[in-house]
Amino acid sequence: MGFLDSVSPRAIAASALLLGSLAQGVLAAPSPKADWVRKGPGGSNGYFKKKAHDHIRRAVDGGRRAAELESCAETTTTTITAPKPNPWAPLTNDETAAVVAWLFAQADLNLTVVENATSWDNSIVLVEAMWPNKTDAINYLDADGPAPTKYAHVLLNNRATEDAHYADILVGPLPVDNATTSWSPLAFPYNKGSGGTVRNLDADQDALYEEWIYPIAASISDITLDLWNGTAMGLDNDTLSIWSIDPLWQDDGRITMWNTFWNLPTGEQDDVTLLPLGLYFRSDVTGRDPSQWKFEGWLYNDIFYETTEDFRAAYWSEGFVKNGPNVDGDWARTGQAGKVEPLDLLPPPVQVAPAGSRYGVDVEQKYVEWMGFSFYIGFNRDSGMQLYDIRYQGERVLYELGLQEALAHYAGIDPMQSGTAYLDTFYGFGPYAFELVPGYDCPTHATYLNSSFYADETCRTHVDSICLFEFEADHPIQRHSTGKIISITKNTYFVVRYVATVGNYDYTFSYSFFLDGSMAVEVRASGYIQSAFFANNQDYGYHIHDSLSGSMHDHVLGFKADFDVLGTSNSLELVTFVPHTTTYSWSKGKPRNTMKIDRKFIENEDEGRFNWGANAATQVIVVNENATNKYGEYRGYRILPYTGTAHLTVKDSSNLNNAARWAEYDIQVTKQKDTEHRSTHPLNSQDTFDPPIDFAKFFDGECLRDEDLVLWLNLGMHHIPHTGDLPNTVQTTAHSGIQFTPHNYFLGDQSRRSVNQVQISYGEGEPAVVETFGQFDASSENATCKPSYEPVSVNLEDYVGDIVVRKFPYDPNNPFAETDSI
Ligand SMILES: *[C@@H]1O[C@H](CO)[C@@H](O)[C@H](O)[C@H]1NC(C)=O
Ligand SMILES: *[C@@H]1O[C@H](CO)[C@@H](O)[C@H](O)[C@H]1NC(C)=O
Ligand SMILES: *[C@@H]1O[C@H](CO)[C@@H](O)[C@H](O)[C@H]1NC(C)=O
Ligand SMILES: *[C@@H]1O[C@H](CO)[C@@H](O)[C@H](O)[C@H]1NC(C)=O
Ligand SMILES: *[C@@H]1O[C@H](CO)[C@@H](O)[C@H](O)[C@H]1NC(C)=O
Ligand SMILES: *[C@@H]1O[C@H](CO)[C@@H](O)[C@H](O)[C@H]1NC(C)=O
Ligand SMILES: *[C@@H]1O[C@H](CO)[C@@H](O)[C@H](O)[C@H]1NC(C)=O
Ligand SMILES: *[C@@H]1O[C@H](CO)[C@@H](O)[C@H](O)[C@H]1NC(C)=O
Ligand SMILES: *[C@@H]1O[C@H](CO)[C@@H](O)[C@H](O)[C@H]1NC(C)=O
Ligand SMILES: [Cu+2]
Repeated sequence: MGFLDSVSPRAIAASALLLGSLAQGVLAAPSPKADWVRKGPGGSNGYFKKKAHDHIRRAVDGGRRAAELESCAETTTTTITAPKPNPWAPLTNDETAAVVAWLFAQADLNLTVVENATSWDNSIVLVEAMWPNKTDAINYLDADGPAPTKYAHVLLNNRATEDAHYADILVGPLPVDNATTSWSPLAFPYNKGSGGTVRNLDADQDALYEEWIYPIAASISDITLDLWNGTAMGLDNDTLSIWSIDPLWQDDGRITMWNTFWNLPTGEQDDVTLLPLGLYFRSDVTGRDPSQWKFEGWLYNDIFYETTEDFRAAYWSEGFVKNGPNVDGDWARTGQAGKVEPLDLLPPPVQVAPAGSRYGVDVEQKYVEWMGFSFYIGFNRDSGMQLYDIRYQGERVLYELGLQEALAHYAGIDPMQSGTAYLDTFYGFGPYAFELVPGYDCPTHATYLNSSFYADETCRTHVDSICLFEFEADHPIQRHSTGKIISITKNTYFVVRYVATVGNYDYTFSYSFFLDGSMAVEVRASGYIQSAFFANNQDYGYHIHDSLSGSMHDHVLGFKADFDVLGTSNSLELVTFVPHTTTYSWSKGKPRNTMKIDRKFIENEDEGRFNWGANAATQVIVVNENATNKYGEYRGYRILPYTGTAHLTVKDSSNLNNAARWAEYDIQVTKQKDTEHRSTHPLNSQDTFDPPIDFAKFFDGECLRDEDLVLWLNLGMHHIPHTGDLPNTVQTTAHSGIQFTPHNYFLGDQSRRSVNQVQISYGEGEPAVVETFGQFDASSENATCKPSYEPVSVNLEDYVGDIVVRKFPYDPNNPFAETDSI
């Protein structure tokens, strides 16, 4: 058992999910590559040239041309070569294996393989590439400096001690060499001052269940059988399960755990989070010695009983109020239900890419280009996919863009909901980025990439878990008509997407790029809500099923956006619409009620935490004060909500204390520092008063004018589940997004560059004159290939789970091995 195993719904649902996917026999061998992942000509430099050449070779004259031309859509991935190898690339299989072997050879680390580790052994949680410092990466990308030296970032779970703790260490330089490789604590990204370590509150998982939770549940099996005809004793015939709050309650130096009972689902779905039963118990589980833990009482129907005897006596006495259970059934299951509308039996419209991909991908380096944009893709265990070095028309706009953390903070009349505030990087986004479903998650014409993560001395790959595709919006990006001419431009945009299912909830992350140089970051959520028992919970949720309350909660998803607008010397300007009363030279001396704009800069970090202004009146713009356009205006990128956003409603959360200060505002801006690389740490939940990274400490008054700025932007949703969240939350409303758009950056709109626009001049009696600007015309004698409007077909039976490569012991000739835990 490791890092991911914690007594919470999220952990249990998540591990059930993983075990479920493992159990489908997907580990035996890598599956043959699905048909629809067709590669373009490999290894070509400059894909336009190569493509054009192929097509010209095929072009022939005559009326039969079209029939003879080959399909333009022969590739769904046009291959390109990244300008430089990706400095954010993951470790290779061999590198990871060498690091793991090296770690086991270090006597001072005293490591045991996870398979054989007990709760009193040290083990490895994580081995992945250490991120490069920004100065090194920029020197490499921009100035032909050396590639940043590679190091491995390793997380150890040191449990062979009374003082169980996690330790982040650096191992390197790589490649591993006995003479030069060493390890050192990874402390510089922490501001806790503990040398890269944090206590482990979950060290005794096994004892917790075997010696504590199950015996307590067994002690009232007469009551659980009477109430719900079930028991939770860790046996195969259990029909109940028991989870704890997350994070564990940390106050007065004590560690308090609340547990509650849930009915287990009876079908294949993991709808357990819809089946709370309304009985809770409290324990003091401070320290590693179970004999020192204390049982502290039962709570049922908002009445607290200090001892099991008190509870039993009350329960079996006359007049005791018993609430009904929540029981699994069709109401909690996904799948078709209800009346089918007759026309729904016909296939809905689809988009196709008639000419194949109009974007280029270096699959090996995870580097992408589309219509003037380019970026690298990185991927890590904690927060999944990140984008780096995002450029438009050759100029870097963002050095880094990606998720930092997602929290789901609940509230309720009961201690379980009141005690839940998930910090999801603890579970990790990377390990739960499952294979995408073509035709559902992303179009069938998308390019699909793999992602990998480390777990238990293996490296696991989720095939086709990142998708890239072009899509046409259902509205043009530009239009204008007069009585004589209409001008209109297609709104074709590019998306990179992945989905992470963290326990009960599925988050879809989309990064979109538009023809005018805009970008958008969006999150959508679906899956099973975590619900509350209905009794007494009216102030915290709606009554949505038999004994069920939709438990109110905030989702806040923190993103890092390290802007570099025309270099790193940037400032944040706020331009606000303000009401204004003034007398003009021409207004006959009478004051006029009107409005004007107010411009101000965020001067330093003391002003660096704020919210979107009321009435959307304030524009937030990252500008380069040293880069003015020819009219003297600052060139910049504006940041604005795309769909709704949210920050945390709770003030100074008693659950999270200093562990999620990043969630308190919509927009927060700091000076970029390698020591402030991320806003949070996946183990912040282990020490909420003194977490590894306390974001509030970033704000120490530093100047923010003409500095390298990092914006920490929160997306989110205030969620009160209602009956429409059953069986799953739907993404029509569960979404949030933010947009970045060029602002006085160019001298005009960049979407004018697209040829995929028309101007139609029309007039009385005359045939309209259509200007198509050289856009592709299949009927033209110059057409070099035949567009294919056939949708790409997909065999969903090829869907697989993860592919596992064992790293220790490592045998590259026989890499596939089965493991049964994560
Ligand atoms: C776990 O321990 C067993 C028994 O000592 C041993 O045979 C096995 O190789 C160990 N597993 C690993 C991965 O080292
Ligand atoms: C090494 O770990 C073992 C348990 O795996 C433990 O018994 C032993 O005390 C540890 N040794 C040191 C020097 O910490
Ligand atoms: C990265 O920056 C940190 C903080 O300044 C520094 O401690 C560390 O040594 C740097 N790493 C490398 C590889 O230079
Ligand atoms: C490095 O050290 C390990 C353990 O001491 C040893 O097994 C390995 O052969 C050494 N490798 C080299 C290249 O010396
Ligand atoms: C109680 O559970 C048992 C075993 O799970 C089952 O056989 C029995 O039918 C259940 N009784 C009722 C009343 O549901
Ligand atoms: C579950 O199994 C255990 C052991 O086999 C048995 O003692 C117990 O009565 C069973 N419980 C139920 C509810 O059937
Ligand atoms: C994804 O992984 C599978 C299995 O290892 C491999 O066959 C495929 O080539 C990989 N796809 C990409 C795009 O790297
Ligand atoms: C940038 O502009 C600011 C204020 O306009 C000025 O003080 C500063 O010296 C300039 N920096 C550079 C590098 O030109
Ligand atoms: C075909 O290409 C030639 C050479 O570029 C050009 O002169 C001609 O106008 C093109 N014809 C059409 C129909 O676009
Ligand atoms: Cu929600």
